[in-house]
Amino acid sequence: DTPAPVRPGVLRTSIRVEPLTCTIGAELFGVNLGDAARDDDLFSEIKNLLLQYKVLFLRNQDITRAEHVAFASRLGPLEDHPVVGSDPDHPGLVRIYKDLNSNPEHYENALHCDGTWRECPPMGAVLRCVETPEVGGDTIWVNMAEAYRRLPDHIKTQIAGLRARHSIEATFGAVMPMERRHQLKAQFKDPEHPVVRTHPETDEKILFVNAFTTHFVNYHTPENVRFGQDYAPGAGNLLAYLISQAAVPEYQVRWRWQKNSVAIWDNRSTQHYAVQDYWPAVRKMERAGIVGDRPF
Ligand code: AKG
Repeated sequence: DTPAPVRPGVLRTSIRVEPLTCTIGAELFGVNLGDAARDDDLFSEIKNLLLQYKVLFLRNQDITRAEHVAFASRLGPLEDHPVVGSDPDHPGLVRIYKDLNSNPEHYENALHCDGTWRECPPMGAVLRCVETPEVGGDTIWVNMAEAYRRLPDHIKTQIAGLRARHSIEATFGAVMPMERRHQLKAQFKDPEHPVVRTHPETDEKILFVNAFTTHFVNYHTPENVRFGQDYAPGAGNLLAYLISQAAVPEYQVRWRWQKNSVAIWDNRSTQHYAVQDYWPAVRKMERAGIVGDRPF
């Protein structure tokens, strides 16, 4: 029930930490991420807090794009996002800019874990707000270790060892031009992942299905084994039930952006949802995503 402990050997600094809920998320005070990019002790402390709280929030980060990228790359190599290209002057930095011309039905509004339609989804990301709408445009994060922990025991038993396929087509990809969608599917081949993954740094068990998950690949029931059927009765309901766990408010934190607010999240143990309730206003975000491991 207790969050992962802060690892020993890390120097205490001037960071003040205020948890935002009992489950997920903390706001950090007294930190500049430009300094943290250069200071090993400060960086280690932030990394440990990230493992503990899963998403960290900071305000008033009037940092340059170079500092944003420098801080994020302390967490690991930055990825070139395969769908949204990087800023040419700052490889690894993606602009997520929305305005009157962005079709509100074509993006956001899905609880997801980034990039599970790839073999190695990102480890995490650092997102900075450049311009926020007057109202709306919050982002929600969900603690998927807590979602796993609170599953009934019989469900935990049922899903142990289960694997599922993930596809970009299941959500955001569905509104892409057909040719582009097929290109991405051919490149990334709709990988399968464990339904319960283990966090490589904290050993926590994490419920690892989301809006990109299409179906189980090894769900067998006595019925479909006995009658040699491919489909397994009840599989769709079980998957829908597991996916719906991310919508439980007790597992969530909701963040109100201001210009220069930053969120740092662990993509292995969380999902997120950018709330599309501000169109046609402008919302500008910049994100650096960090390369991740193959889930196990
Ligand atoms: C992402 O970066 O994966 C998002 O879903 C965007 C989050 C946001 O703009 O708040």
